[in-house]
Amino acid sequence: MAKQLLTPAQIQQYHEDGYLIVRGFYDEEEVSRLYRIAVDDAAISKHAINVNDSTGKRSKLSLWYKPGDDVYGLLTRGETLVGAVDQLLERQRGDEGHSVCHYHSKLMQKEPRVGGAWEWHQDYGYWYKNEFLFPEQMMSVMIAVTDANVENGCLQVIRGSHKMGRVEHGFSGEQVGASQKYVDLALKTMEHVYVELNAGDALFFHSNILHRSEANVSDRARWSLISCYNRSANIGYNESSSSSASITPIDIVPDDALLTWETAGLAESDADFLSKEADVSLK
Ligand SMILES: O=C(O)CCC(=O)C(=O)O
Repeated sequence: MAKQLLTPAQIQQYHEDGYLIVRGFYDEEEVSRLYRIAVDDAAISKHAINVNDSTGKRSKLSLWYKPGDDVYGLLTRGETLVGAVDQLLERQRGDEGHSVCHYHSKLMQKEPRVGGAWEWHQDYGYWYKNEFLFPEQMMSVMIAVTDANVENGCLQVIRGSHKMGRVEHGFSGEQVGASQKYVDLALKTMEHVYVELNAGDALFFHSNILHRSEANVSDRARWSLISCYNRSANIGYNESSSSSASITPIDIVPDDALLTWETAGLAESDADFLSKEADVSLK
């Protein structure tokens, strides 16, 4: 079925809540192609980084900057997905036409029983350190590669917390977390939501929404692809990546490229991976 751009009601909901779920953004054929390629992807395994949570469970992710003609790149660069992001990101005065860039993508691999938790944080709590100045011009899209539910550690958000602006972040074990004081205050008046997704659903979320996830205590994997976007005018003055992907408008592909183009996993030399030695607090 053809994908649709967002309706005015969906755009309004995103701005009010700081997130928006679009059910069935990818159909079964698309998501199973993604999953099949991802589980056998040698480059993804080779570049997987483990980040321990506070109980010692491992949160595993692979992160890269340049979206190519691999299966993830074709999804990330898809016309309707990029169009929807374009509808949601704020524009600076004089910024006209298509200026959506790919900051980075991550394949989050929460394995059964061992997949760890992520502390409460805002993505802009990290990205602020990279000296991007405009949080309204940055966001993420999580695509559920497998079903995500309470048992296998789905994402949780504090609805509306993006309106607080950035809160202080500091180290919490190996991860960077938001100040617990501000999280507790936010939870006094704002709703704590467990975002349960079916494979193929898309979650659009604001760079300042407070979010976390718990460990995977189930016997089912929870995998998701998170692609993060930026506008070309929003320069990361302290950006660590060697690529300039975050300020290079995306080379958009038709939605059907994901199924009709010859594609595979990530190409080692092209993707510009975050290295295992790098500071994951810059994710
Ligand atoms: O995938 C998860 O459980 C959490 C991911 C997350 O919080 C992030 O990438 O910012």
